[in-house]
Amino acid sequence: MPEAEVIYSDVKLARGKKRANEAVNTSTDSTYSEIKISKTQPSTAELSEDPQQAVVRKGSKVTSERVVLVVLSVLLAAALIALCFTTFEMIKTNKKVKYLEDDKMKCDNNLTETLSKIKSCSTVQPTCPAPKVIDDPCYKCEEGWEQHGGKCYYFSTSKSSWNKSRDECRTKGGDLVKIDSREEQRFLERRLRIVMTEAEDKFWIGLTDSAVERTWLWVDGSQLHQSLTFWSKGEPDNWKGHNGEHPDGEDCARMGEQGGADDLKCWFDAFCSTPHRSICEKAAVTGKPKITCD
Ligand SMILES: [Ca+2]
Ligand SMILES: [Ca+2]
Repeated sequence: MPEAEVIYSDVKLARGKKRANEAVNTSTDSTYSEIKISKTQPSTAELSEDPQQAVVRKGSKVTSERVVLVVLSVLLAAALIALCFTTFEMIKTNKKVKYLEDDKMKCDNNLTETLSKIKSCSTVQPTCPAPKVIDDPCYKCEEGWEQHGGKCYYFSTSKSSWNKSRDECRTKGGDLVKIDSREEQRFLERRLRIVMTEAEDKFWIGLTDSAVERTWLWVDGSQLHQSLTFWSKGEPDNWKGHNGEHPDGEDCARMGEQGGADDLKCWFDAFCSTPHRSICEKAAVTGKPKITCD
């Protein structure tokens, strides 16, 4: 190798002098060609090596390559097995999730069916020669109120502030609605789709954080349960108005989504002073035993 470097150094010197002579150039090229040959020539050590040793070296190289290949194959096989196992587990989990979702839907339907059996009392009493009185519990609500699950609901037609709406509900013997279950939220959400006249025609519910910001309390003083919150996306945001004209932010909750809410989520915090319609609630009265003619 040092010999090759010496020759290359000579070549550079010849080019540096920029000889115009063609013969010299030819000579330089032939020298470079010689360098290449000298590089490809086997080293003295290689030439002097015993052919048997060379075969052993070549053999060990092939063996180590095989070992690497086997290890890689084993790793690849292990990765494939792990992938298959994970996929299988994922399919199993997805099936379980679907089964649980179906189960939940069945439970919801059963609950709705059970609640629908809580009938409103018939306003018409049959007249017949020998009426029979049967013990069939029913619930009744005053005129203008709707019965559902043993409760009466009043959807106001006029708009008032949250406080004034609450006063109006109390005057009627109830209070702003407190939502105690997902089923109740479902009933109200579906009912409001029909009652609302426009997208902004939302209804006050009995929920406020006016006492302590971000501590939402129902009108009966109970704290909002995390598992029973139905805030719309991005709510509650305690908005303070375009120019901060409401420094206290939004402290009262209203609900409703005319086109239907995603996963029943249709609560919004709003300025308590803004006039809105509202939902009042009170317990239904157990009606008289049913009278039949059978
Ligand atoms: Ca607030
Ligand atoms: Ca808001």
